[in-house]
Amino acid sequence: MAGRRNPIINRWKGNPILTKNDVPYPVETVHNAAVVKHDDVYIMLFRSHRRNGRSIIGIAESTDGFAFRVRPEPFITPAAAEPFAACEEYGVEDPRICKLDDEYLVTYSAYSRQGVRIVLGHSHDFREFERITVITQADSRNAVIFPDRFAGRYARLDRPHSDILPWSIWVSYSPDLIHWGDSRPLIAPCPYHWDEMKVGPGATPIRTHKGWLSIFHGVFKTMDGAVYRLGVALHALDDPSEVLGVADNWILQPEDPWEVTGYVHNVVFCCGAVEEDDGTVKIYWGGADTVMCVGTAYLNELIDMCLSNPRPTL
Ligand code: BMA
Repeated sequence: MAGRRNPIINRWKGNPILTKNDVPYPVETVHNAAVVKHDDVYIMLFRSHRRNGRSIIGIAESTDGFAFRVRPEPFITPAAAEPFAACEEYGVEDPRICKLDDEYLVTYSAYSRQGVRIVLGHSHDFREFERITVITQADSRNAVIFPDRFAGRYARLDRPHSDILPWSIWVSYSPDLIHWGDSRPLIAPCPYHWDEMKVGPGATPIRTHKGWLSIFHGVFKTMDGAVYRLGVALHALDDPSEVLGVADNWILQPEDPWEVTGYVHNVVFCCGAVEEDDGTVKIYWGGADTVMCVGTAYLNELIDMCLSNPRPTL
């Protein structure tokens, strides 16, 4: 296939890297995982469907970023105690991890009869986890917190939804991680384009010499259902609300059999990427909401795609 001769993302030959068969408790899927390096160990927080159709978040570890071992117990299951129990009764999904100072901030989608909202929690070593607060109203998903402060404030991207401005990427700021505001839309779906139905933040943004690189997902509606692909955007280093460029072309689309067919067909969905010392980035994605995959890209190539051939932002 033409796209495979010169791929932007070089798929790991051992994909898929994690499936339900690797999980020592009963689950039907392993997907949409956040990954971070903690003390030279790659930590993966992954989503799994239980057989009641609701999701939990498991944890796996690796020394090379490719071979992961799953811990015996899940890392986050729906809260039993209020105020979080009411927000999580339908499950917890799609985590993201942000290393800030000496702790790891974890955000995830919490589903309940309230709709979908974002919960923020933290951990120091991935042995313990503590919820902090719910940081959005419904309907919002896919919150990624920047691993830096901007004029003293924290910043996040997320993906609220309304009929008038559907499924778009917004920025918000906070003095304390708890109270968020100064929100505005940054990137909307682009008509008659691979991301014309939805866009949403993917991996925690990566600091580069040219700006914050953000890997996002875009959705295209076809007569055969929706197709989830990955794209890249670049935000100014001193203020993420300045979008320097959104690449016109996608960087990854469903092609491998486990991306094309599964729990939900034709999905590649990213919640995490790890920058390496050699100018590459390991990008992790869920295939067809069923398995976890990884591939490698050059940061410079991703940056260049944003700057040399951008598409409109809003
Ligand atoms: C989105 C979310 C993701 C999922 C994707 C494809 O709306 O639910 O978690 O990977 O759909 O099913």
